[in-house]
Amino acid sequence: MRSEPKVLLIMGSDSDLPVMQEAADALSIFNVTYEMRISSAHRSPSRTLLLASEAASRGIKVIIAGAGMAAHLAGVVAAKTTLPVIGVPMPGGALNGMDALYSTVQMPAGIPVATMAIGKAGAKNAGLFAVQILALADTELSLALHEYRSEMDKEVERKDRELQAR
Ligand code: RP5
Repeated sequence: MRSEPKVLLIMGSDSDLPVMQEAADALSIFNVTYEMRISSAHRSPSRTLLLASEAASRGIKVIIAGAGMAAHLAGVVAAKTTLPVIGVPMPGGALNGMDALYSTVQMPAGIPVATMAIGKAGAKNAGLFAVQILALADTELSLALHEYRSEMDKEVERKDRELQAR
């Protein structure tokens, strides 16, 4: 989805894509336009800084940054923009995502990163959280979010009915 993206999804490596796709899929449910980029805080620092610093002037409203291991990406991006930055710690590595979680969540005071859970659940929630931010200024999106929650509620009810019928 490349036309006038509202959300910028950045990941540190193409190996993060299977997880970050969850965030993209969540945005797609609500027809929120996004752009997906691979850019690393370590391996391509100049590109990362440029992406972050130009995002607001390109019309981006929210940035989702996913990275693994010593995951500085979300913090580095947040340092170069005042747009809300949502961080997603990647699973895997020797510490199975705990390294990325701490690296992403433990931002020093002054530069916030809204850190989600490790892995696919976190990526999906990052997408939904971005939608919630955009919905503050978009009534249609807000109604769609209420409908989404209501469907989830019905789904749980349905599963419980099935369980009771066993
Ligand atoms: C991080 O290092 C990336 O975000 C990725 O999660 C991790 C490993 O990268 P690869 O070696 O798989 O490219 O910068």
